[in-house]
Amino acid sequence: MAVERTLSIIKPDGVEKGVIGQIIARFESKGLKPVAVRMAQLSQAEAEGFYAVHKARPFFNDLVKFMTSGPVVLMVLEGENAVLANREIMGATDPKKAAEGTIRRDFATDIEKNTVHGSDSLENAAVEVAYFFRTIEQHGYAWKK
Ligand code: RTP
Ligand code: MG
Repeated sequence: MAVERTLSIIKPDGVEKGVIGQIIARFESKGLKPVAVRMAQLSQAEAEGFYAVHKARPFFNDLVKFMTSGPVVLMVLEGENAVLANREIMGATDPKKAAEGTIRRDFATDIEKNTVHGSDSLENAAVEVAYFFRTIEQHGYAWKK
């Protein structure tokens, strides 16, 4: 098992619904520790840059509009297999298809307003973490068995 870091975002709908604490508690209870946390209101340029891979998708403009509509919570989560573990805790993109007990099943509104973002690969996680956090802003834990 490898200790990884991944980027998590509590999207504007999650902040608006008042479930920041419940979401972080789910990560912590499943072994993912926040090593960097910041609240921010993304500018259009910041959101477009972050979602650049989706630029050609039909939902791109709506996604940028949604992600800039209110504050978000940016987090780096650290833990064993953090990238995949985070995706499992989040659930499927469409909350109607998300498994029971996942964040999206329990809190998301729809396929767009789906409460959380999580990096989808270790490679993208490194890019996404660096997009929002300098190394000095990431606080490691001692991983002792
Ligand atoms: P995320 O990147 O936010 O963790 O979500 P994901 O991997 O599960 O889904 P992805 O395909 O990367 O899509 C990014 C975000 O775009 C919005 N979306 N809207 N209207 C639509 O059909 C649609 N499809 C995707 C969602 O906010 C999705 O999380
Ligand atoms: Mg994605």
